Amino acid sequence: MKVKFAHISDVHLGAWRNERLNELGYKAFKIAVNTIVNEEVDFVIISGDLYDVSNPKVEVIDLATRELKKLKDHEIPVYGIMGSHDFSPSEKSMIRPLISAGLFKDVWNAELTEENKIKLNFYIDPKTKIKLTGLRARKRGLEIEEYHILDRKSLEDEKGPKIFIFHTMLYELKPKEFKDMESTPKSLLPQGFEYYAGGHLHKTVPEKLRKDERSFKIDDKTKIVYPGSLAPVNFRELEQYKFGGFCIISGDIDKESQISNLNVRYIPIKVKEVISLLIDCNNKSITQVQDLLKEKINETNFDDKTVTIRIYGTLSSGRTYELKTNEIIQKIQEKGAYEVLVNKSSLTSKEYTPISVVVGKTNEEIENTLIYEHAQKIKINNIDKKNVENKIHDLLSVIGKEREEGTKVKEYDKELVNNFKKIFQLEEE
Ligand SMILES: [Mn+2]
Repeated sequence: MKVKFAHISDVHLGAWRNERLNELGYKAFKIAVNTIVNEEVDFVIISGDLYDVSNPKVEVIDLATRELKKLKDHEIPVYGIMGSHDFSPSEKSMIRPLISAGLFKDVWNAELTEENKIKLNFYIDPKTKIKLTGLRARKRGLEIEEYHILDRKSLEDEKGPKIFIFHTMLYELKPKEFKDMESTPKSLLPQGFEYYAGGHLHKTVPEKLRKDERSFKIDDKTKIVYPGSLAPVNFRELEQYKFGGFCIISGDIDKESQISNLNVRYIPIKVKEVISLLIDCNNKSITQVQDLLKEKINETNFDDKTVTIRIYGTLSSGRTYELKTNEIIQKIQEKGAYEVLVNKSSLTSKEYTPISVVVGKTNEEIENTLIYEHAQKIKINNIDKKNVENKIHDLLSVIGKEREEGTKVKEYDKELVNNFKKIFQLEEE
C-alpha cells in the first residue's frame, strides 16, 4: 500500500509581539497548506503547538480555521495532539472549536486502567487504515511522568501499521544546546511503530534533514523525527535557523507483514531572507562600536530582508544604553529592511562590573548585599548612594506586589505607575 503524509510541528501562530514577524509565520503556514494540497497527501499530522497560547487572538484563530478548512475541502484529514503551548488544563484551548468543526482530529484518547496505567486508544485513518495515537503535552513538561505509567504493552501488541504522535524531548536525541530542556528516555516510548511524529523541539532532528540531502530512507534508528518549528518563533531561531519547514513522508507499508519502506523529505519554507549581524563590543568604546555599526550598516544590503543584530561583549567604556536600539533600527529600516530586531542581552560594560554574590546567607541578606553593591556603582546626579539603595528597595517592593483578587488590571497598572512616580518624585506634566 502506498502512503504519503505530511508532518508539521510547532507552528506557534501569533508567537511574536511584532505583527510584521507574525505575518511571516502566517505566510509560512499558508505555504505549508498549499504545498500539502499540491502534494496530494493522505493526511497531515500536527504534533503540537499549532498556537503559541491556548487562547490566541481572533486573527490567529481565523487564519488557522481558514487554512485547515482548505485541507478539509481537499479531503485531507488533520491528526494531532495538543502541545505545551496550546494545551489548557481547563479544556479551554482554542484547538477545541477546530476539533468540533472537524478540522482537527485530536488523537490523544487516554483512559486510566485499574492498575493506574495510562492506556492510549488508536484512531484509524479511514483511507489508509493506518492507526494513530499519541500523548499530548502538558505545561512545563508535566506529561513526562505519564510516560512512566504508560501501558506500552497494549500499544505494542496492536497489529497493523501505527504512528505515534508526541510533544516531548527525548533524552537521546537532545541537541547539546538544549541540555537543560526536560526530557524522557527513548526507552519509554512504545516500540514497533512505523513512524514517531515528534514535536516540542524547535530544531530539526535528525539534523541531516536540513543539510543538502534533505531526504532519507527511514530505518529503526531514524524513525523518530522532529521537523522543528514551521517558522522561526524567536530571535535565536531567526538568527540560527533563518527558516523553518516541515516533512513529507512517503513510501510503502505492507499491512500483512507490517514491513514499511518509508522515505522522509524536509520541505524548507523561506518566506523572507534573514540577515544576521554580530557586533563584538569587547574592548571597544561606545564611539568605536557606533562607528563599526555605521560601517556594517552602510556596506550591507537589507532590501526586504528580516535583520537580526546581536550586540555583545564588554565595552571598555561607556554605558550599554548609549547604543540606542531605536536609532539602529531606524537606520536599517531606511535602507529597506522588512523588519529589524536588536538584541543587547549579552552586552555589558567595564564601568558596570559584576557583583560578588555572597553565599551561605539568607535570601534577604543576599538581596540586601547585592542592592548595596549596585548602589555603590550607580552614578545618578543629585541622588546620593544611600538614597539610590533605598529607591531600589522601594522599586522592588512595588514590583513584587501582586494584584489583589477583585482589582482590575487597569487599576493595578495605575497604582503601579503612581508608586513609581512617588519613588522618583515625578509629577505629571
Ligand atoms: Mn513549541
